Amino acid sequence: MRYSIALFMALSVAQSDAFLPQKLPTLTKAPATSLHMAVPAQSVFLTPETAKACIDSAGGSPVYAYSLGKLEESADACLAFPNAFGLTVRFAMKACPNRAILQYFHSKGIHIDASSGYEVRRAVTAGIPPENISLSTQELPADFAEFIDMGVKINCCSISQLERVGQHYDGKGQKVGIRVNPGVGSGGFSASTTSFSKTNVGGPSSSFGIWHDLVNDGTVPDIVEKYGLDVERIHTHIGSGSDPKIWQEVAKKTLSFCAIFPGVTACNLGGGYKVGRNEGEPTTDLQEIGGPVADAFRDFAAENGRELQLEIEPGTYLVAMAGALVSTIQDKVQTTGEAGHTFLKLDSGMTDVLRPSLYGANHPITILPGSGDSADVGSETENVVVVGHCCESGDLMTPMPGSPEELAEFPLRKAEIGDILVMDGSGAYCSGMSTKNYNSFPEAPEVLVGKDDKVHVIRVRQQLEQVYQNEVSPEGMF
Ligand SMILES: *Cc1c(COP(=O)(O)O)cnc(C)c1O
Ligand SMILES: CC(=O)N[C@H]1CO[C@H](CO)[C@@H](O)[C@@H]1O
Repeated sequence: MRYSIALFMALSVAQSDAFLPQKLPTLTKAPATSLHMAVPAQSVFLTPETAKACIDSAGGSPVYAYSLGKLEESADACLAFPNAFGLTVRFAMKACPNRAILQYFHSKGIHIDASSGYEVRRAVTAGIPPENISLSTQELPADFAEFIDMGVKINCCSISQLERVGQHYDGKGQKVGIRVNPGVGSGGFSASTTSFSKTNVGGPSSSFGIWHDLVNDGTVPDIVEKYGLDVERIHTHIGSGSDPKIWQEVAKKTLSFCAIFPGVTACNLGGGYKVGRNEGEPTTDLQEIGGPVADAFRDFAAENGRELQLEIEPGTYLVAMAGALVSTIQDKVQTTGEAGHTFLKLDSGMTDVLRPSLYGANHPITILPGSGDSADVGSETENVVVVGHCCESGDLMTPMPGSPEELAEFPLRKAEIGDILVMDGSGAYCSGMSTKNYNSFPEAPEVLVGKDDKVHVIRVRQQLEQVYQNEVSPEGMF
């Protein structure tokens, strides 16, 4: 099963720099990496020294590391999103819900998009004012009215959600938002606008939002009128990693829903801005996709006499490349023969980064010397398969690109047990979304690397007792 290696090696050989093959051949195109192309074994933002410092600060690996400099870069890019009449950027907190990250974005004037009642409570506890939080959820919490009364902005995501909000605030002129499924979607590894994919949340294969026909055929306006609600926000979000062209089309379509409700003051276009984690994967140019959308807002104002505030809700874009999982290679084993491989085993896995197992995603991988000394990098490479620590063959960090049920070998820096392995592009949907506690592995700590490279712990490692603290023995049953 070595058919991918020829291609990977060809790519590696084409690079004269001896250190390049240590990365995935689909090397990240992020600016910092390009700047450091000549620096041996440096990941997107970690050197052997800073990676080691992250491990030491956290009292061992694995540890998630975030870069304040990278967070700032992406925050500034989002805050510069083209707009005609004002912009609100909301961080889709499910992408990385650590309180320090929420607080940092709040300090930048970025608001919050929450996806559950629990996320709302978590953000409020982190000090985010309720007025700065909007909730678009698959499961409207029982205490939704408490949130609305606190100032949280709720986008009704189904007819029954709209009915429940309407019944509670009957005749009170309550302001609400509506999330519409615009009939097309896009996301992840699927370019299709209608088919199912794990990150596509628009179109007929998606249960997210109120189906557009129900807005256009008068069903939603009738419910709104019945309860005397005031629709002030229209919301769409079609998928994570969506095609920029489709995103732009949907943006324009979303304005047509805004025209139906005279009270709409804000048009929320969701997130889904693609981030290229590996070489050859494009990163959405926000200026490029935003320009025509700002024009569409101007046209809308000319036609409808309303200047709408633009809201965007990036998750991935704000944090994906600002985070890395730093692990230790704790074992190395070989199988031989035609189909044999060399495997590196991490002290982390799907318990920390689920995206390879869940989506077949490939993250850029850099192996650094365990000494934490750049002088020890060397120049030898080896074709290896990287696996996690779970008793689960699906705990694979190097799935075959395009064929996630198969494993792939990648030419990486030749590793010894005890070396450090950095998986970049792990800032979004990793720490917050994993099979944590499987095999009773405790939740990994998180650190934030300052612009001065000083490391600050923002979550300590979970203790084993915390894994089982809520379990109860049924007294007298056996
Ligand atoms: C998840 C989500 C986002 C963020 O999506 P990304 O692809 O991470 O940018 C934005 N809005 C809503 C409603 C979401 O559910
Ligand atoms: C209530 C509150 O603090 N609202 C804040 C929401 O965010 C904007 C922009 O950062 C602030 O200006 C508001 O004060």
